[in-house]
Amino acid sequence: MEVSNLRINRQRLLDRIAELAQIGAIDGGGVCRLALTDEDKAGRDLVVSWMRELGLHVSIDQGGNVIGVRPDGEGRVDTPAILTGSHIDTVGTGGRYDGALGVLAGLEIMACLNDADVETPCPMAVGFFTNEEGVRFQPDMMGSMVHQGHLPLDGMLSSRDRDGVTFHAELNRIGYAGDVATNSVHARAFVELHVEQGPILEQEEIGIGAVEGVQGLSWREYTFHGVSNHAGTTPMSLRNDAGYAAGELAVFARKLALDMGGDQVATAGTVILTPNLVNVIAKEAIITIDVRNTDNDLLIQAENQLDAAARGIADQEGLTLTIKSLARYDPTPFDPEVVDLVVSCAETFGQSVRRMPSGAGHDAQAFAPNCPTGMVFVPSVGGISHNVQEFTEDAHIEAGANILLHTLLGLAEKSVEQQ
Ligand code: HGY
Ligand code: MN
Ligand code: MN
Repeated sequence: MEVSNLRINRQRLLDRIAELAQIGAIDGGGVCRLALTDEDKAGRDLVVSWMRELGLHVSIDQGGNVIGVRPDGEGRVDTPAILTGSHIDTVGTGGRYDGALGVLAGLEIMACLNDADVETPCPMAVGFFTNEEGVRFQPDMMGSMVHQGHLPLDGMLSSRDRDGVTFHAELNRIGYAGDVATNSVHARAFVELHVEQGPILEQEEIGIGAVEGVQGLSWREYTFHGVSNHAGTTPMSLRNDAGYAAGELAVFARKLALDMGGDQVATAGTVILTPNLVNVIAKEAIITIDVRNTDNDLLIQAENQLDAAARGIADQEGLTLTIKSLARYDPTPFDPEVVDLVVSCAETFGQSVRRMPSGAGHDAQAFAPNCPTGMVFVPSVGGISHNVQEFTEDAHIEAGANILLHTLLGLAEKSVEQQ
């Protein structure tokens, strides 16, 4: 078959999305597969079984990253590959498309190439990377950042969740502490298909996003230490109320983002009070603030203002304060030629397309400094994500997967011509 006429099998892809979504299914149609939990393991096992059914050469590395490589026309699997993929771990209130779509569309592309007996000039591969979400172990994009050499493997393995359990222990427990080095599969190029997770494509009635880059991200954890006391008998002037401090900082973060305007965003996603009792002044408050901006200088400004505000609140309330960075990534641009290729593939398919930034972090940003990298977005209904109501129309899924297919094939041709 003429490669340009290749199309993915829509129903097979939709069926796999539905089947994977059964693993860790929660009320409302969403999923909870926190990194390295039994649900993550079960999801991994299912996707690995599909990789093996397709005859892919499956490698599991020391960070639990899993990549299935389809041999090229010469039967080679160990030369640099055109790589796609994403993640199958989710946040606790996740949707069925965040991450899974990128992995399963990549798998569908391998199946489609097999069905048509297509011989590619270099290996094609699909992977899923450990702990993209960063909810249980921080930072996020951990597995892909280690795979691409931006984070140390030992730092990832020694990270601990809130219960003190180490990443390494959990990776061993679920049987995904692989034996190959984390940089074993080299990418000639990397392209990821992902739901937009925001409102832009839907609002503008556009079917495809050609992603130009990912905005900068900073997760900061502030721990206020005060004094537990009786909520009724302690005069206001004698309180050292850590719970109050966390609240003040959350309000400051919102005001800071509104005052800065532009692309600045901020939210307090977690607040943990101790002893967390209705009639006890909290002696400890741990609050995390997620701030992002497309401009790194402005993001640094936001971080500095947050820290200064936290110190001022602690001083005023007679608290001690510790500040910790949980994750920090600079804004990451994608390769303009890959972005152009996504645009032209979308146009070839008669899809409306626009160039845009990504508000969310993605595994692709780990690859961008090392090889030609890009992303394909499809619309999120209502702009909803990290929420069980996350939804993307079947037609958009099919279009996104076909555009990913032809972007990857285009990159394969190009990368071999340039050799
Ligand atoms: O937080 C993020 O942007 C990604 O979902 N890990
Ligand atoms: Mn994601
Ligand atoms: Mn996510």
